[in-house]
Amino acid sequence: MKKKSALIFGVTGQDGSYLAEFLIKKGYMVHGVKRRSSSPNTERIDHIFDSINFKNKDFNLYYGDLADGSNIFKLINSIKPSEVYNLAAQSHVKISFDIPEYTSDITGLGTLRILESIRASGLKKTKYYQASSSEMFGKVLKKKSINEITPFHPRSMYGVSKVFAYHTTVHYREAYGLYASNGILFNHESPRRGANFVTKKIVQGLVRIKKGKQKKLSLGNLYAIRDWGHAKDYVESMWKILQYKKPDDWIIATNKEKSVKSFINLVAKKLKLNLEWKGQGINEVAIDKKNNKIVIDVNKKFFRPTEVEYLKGNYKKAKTLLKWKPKHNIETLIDDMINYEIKNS
Ligand code: NAP
Ligand code: G4F
Repeated sequence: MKKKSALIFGVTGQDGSYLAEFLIKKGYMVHGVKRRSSSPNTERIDHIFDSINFKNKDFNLYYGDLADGSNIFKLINSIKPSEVYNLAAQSHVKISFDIPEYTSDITGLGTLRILESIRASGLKKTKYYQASSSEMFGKVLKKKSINEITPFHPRSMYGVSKVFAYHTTVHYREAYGLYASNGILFNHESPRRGANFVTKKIVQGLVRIKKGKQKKLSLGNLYAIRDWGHAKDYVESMWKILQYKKPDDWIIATNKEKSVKSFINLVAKKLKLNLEWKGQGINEVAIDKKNNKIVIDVNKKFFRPTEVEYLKGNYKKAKTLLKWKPKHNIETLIDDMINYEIKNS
């Protein structure tokens, strides 16, 4: 029987790298798309693909960019993959306030370019996964679990672009009969998380402070609440979503909430850093009780013009129909991230 094949846009990212590993283990031929960069951007996949020696027979890498429609069409039309995973995006919410047009082009229109390429290639059997985001819910009026029918109210051009991509995916399903599904994933982290996302910044910063390599960590809103899962669990849900008997839209989350501040306190406790919090608002600081020095402060440059204050997801539909549930919890996620930083930072 012919091997199944998957094409991953965003393979060099956190999720793309875990998904590539997962699909190779499942016996897929995996095709990944990386964008051109002036310095190496394949750190997260170098262990599965040696781009000099073309080491892995189950994995191919191509240049591509979500801004380039003809390149996307050529890749899809020649590979004719069984499954396409669109994980590529300008994925940083705060940065989308600085580069709103670029974010809309890649995170929003990039999705249309892929779906239109699948349609125009006549690939009726190709299944499409869209990396939708809990950021689409944005301004949540009541602090309760979000599900698949909660209305969207995005608070950034990243969120707005993801809403465009979500609806484009639904539209191609309804108008052209494509198998196109949205995984609406809540925040998920790992040792491979980008350095400027809050969990990585906290774990890396506190480990470095503990090692004496960094004096202070500056953060923004300490009171935002997120539902944090482990990226390894979440890539499994992406695959399960595409194995379901029909295309649909799915919330993937842990249904547990934590503030940024409580995440910090958990990390500090595991590192045996004895923190004392003082002050309020922009003047709030955490002091290391061992030496009375400020190790965390608040800097307004990390605040967003509009914030998403509260996100918690109800994944009951995925649990019931896909038989998916998270294996990790916040403790094992933090342990995994800390162990990596202790060795590598
Ligand atoms: P990530 O680590 O930032 O990875 C994003 C990927 O997109 C990288 O491979 C990046 O390439 C690539 N990319 C960026 N701009 C591109 C362009 N113009 N053309 C082609 N590729 C481009 O993000 P992630 O955390 O793995 O998230 C994966 C997807 O899920 C994203 O779409 C994100 O928006 C979405 N999502 C993430 C979360 C989460 O909590 N992690 C939650 C919900 C949804 P480089 O490596 O070269 O930068
Ligand atoms: O880690 P964050 O930057 O993640 P955010 O904004 O929730 O977005 C992530 O999750 C989304 C899913 O909901 C994805 F779609 C998106 O691609 C990305 O992966 O910030 C989390 C919270 C925010 O409320 C932010 O204001 O932490 C707060 N925060 C406080 N200090 C900070 C900082 N965030 C960052 N990045 N840096 C800080 O210093």
